[in-house]
Amino acid sequence: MKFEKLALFGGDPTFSNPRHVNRPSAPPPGAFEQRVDAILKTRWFSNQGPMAEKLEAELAEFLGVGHCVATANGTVAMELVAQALGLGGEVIMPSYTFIATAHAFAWHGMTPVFCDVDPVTQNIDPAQVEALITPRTEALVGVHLWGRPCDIDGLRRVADKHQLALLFDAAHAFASSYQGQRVGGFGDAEVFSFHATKAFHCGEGGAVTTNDGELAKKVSLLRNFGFIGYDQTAAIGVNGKMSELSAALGLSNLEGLETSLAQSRRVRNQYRSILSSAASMRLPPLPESDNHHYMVANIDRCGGGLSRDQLVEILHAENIMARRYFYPGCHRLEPYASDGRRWDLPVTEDLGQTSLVLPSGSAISEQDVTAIAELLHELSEAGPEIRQAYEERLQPAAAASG
Ligand code: T4K
Repeated sequence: MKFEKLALFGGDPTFSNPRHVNRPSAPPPGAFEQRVDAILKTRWFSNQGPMAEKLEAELAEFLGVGHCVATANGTVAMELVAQALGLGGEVIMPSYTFIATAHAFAWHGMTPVFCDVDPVTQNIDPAQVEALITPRTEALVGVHLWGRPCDIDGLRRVADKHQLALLFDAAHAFASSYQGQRVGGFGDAEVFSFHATKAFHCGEGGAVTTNDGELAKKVSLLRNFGFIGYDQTAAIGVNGKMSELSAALGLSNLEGLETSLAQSRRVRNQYRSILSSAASMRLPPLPESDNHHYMVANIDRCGGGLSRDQLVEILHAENIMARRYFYPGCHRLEPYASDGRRWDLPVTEDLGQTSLVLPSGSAISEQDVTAIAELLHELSEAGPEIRQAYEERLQPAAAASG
């Protein structure tokens, strides 16, 4: 490859402005504006208005689950479930996830206990969960990472055997299926994030979904300060409500969902067809039944011996804003990193060092994906001269700093 053409070495960048990971989808033209007009007419902006009610009903139907309680975001949804179930003590979860999974339970006063993940699925390994159970364990949390449902049956067996609550962080997995059934109704409850970057979004938002009517009622109560009337409370609650504007965006995005899922599928298939022959990339095998929203590759050493982090620097200079989610793993982030516990999580360590999340989803064009994938393919085949150029580039700065 002619590495001089790379922006990091003085060439023109591939794109004149950034191509982000999971740039949000936009609803069909006019759909959101119409709902905003309705909100302005009624002047009903929050506190479980008609938009939030409708969104909950539509989501419950789409997911095939008894109850959907919409919230302000996915993190507060997890906190609400922990509070509603009266959980305490320890909660076992993967370390290889977004920090919110751990923080939500720690915020609630629980101790996250980190389990390693399966090297193929990158999801929590039920076989390793049992060794982490102590008399203080009260819950297991599976994360459907990158939209791929985790081993729900395996986790259910462990949870049942030890009488633990079973929860799923389904933040990535809207519209993904497990054994022919959409995620949302598994375990005691599942939690979604409807953040702007998700497969389905409300700008900011989230939901608790469950088939347990009593749990849904409790979560709704706690989401609104614990109010049971204008001037009576039944419990310590928080403000976890979804605003009408967020719900309106969600309803509008649902109208365009089939189209955006189809585009995400085309995008990921295109990446995979170009990158499957790239010498130094591992592409995790993915089931057709996930939502195709994330495109992840694992890089040990790229062409010419570049590390994943050096590759990220090269890509960012090209305005390809690839991310190293979820480096370095929750167990290496504060406050968990210095709480005195030691973890043996070899797969998590490896994935944290090698994962590369590429711009994907429904808001990127196939033309852009081809350009990104072809550049990555070239980089993965590059010879040692690229590494040399990378190192020489650093020398003047190193000399100047003494
Ligand atoms: N569990 C899991 C497994 C999760 O991944 C998350 C959230 C949660 C729980 C918690 O759910 P929430 O409480 O957030 O609902 C982002 C998101 O903020 C976060 O929601 C998400 N996971 C996480 C994976 O990614 P950052 O700090 O990496 O975001 P940021 O600002 O760097 O944006 C990500 C990319 O999206 C960038 O490339 C820029 C682009 N972007 C972002 C926004 C907000 C856009 O193009 N447009 C936008 O409007 O956390």
